Amino acid sequence: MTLIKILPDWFISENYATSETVFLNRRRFLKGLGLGAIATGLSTTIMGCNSPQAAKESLKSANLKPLTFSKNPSFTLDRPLTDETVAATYNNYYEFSGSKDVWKYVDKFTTNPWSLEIKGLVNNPQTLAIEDLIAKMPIEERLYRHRCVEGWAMAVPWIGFPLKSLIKLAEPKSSAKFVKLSTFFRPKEVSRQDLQNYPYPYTEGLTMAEAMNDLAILAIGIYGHDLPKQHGAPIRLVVPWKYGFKSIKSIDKIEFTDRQPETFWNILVANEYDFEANVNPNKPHPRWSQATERMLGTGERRKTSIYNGYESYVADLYKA
Ligand SMILES: Nc1nc2c(c(=O)[nH]1)N[C@H]1C(S)=C(S)[C@@H](COP(=O)(O)O)O[C@H]1N2
Ligand SMILES: [Mo]
Repeated sequence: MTLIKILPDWFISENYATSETVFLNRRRFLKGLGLGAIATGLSTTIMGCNSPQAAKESLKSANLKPLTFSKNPSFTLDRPLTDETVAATYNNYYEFSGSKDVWKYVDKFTTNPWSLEIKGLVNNPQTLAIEDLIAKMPIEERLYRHRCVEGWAMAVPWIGFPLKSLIKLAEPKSSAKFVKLSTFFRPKEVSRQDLQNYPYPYTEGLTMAEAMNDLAILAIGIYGHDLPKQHGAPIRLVVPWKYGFKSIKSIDKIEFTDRQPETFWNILVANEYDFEANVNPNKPHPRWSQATERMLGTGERRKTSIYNGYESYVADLYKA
């Protein structure tokens, strides 16, 4: 098994996030062959199907339901909110696509009915229908920054509840030291989960202290309504001081354990994606700098902040 074979599309390319460059090179290549006209036609097709119009229509046809929530004023942003359609058309969700166009492939993915299993070292193991869980939880909106390890960032209004509210419901035993979260596993329905070289289902984990931190939430909505599938419907983790890959989507299991769980990206490439994965401008990724980030939509470059700007909430967790 070669390494290249198991790596996602963006990983192979040095310019992991420059689809424009790929597009232009392809066009130049076709022109060189005297196929300029075809190249132009091709570009129209590609642009057409990626157009804001098509993306907006797909969001509309997803029939997202408005949610009832309070607004939590504690979390303010230092940058404009990312446009909703932009955020919903540039996604990492490898179960569906390795090239950000996840929204085109989620149609047949069923997220209703959905249940969440809480298990492991807890006094109250249980499996809850998602609507019953939501009914028990304090639902609020928070404006959060999001920083992907690839170097792009966004700012979005999540709707959800603190992970610690669910932890209180579960009543972990004192032997529980970690929380392991898993994404659904349905290789027959979602064909990319059948790829032999990826350790599906996607799993992630936090220490108990991280999971109990105020910032850690389970999101059930975004921009006022429930989550579009490409954002991880019906429920996903959001831990904004860590790189985006920790914020696992479409969760169906939460397990309390006494040992550090194995996690998807860490199994694949341990030296590039560690368990902790805190946003840190001073610790470059082995293949690129993490000093700056590019905002989705506007392309604005900003300096990356330690813990993605959430130092006052989490720095205590990591004091030696
Ligand atoms: N199950 C699952 N969860 C996942 C991923 C994934 O591929 N599969 N990608 C992660 C990465 S790398 C990022 S940056 C965020 C992206 O979240 P968004 O698409 O809602 O912006 O989801 C994370 N959660
Ligand atoms: Mo990411």
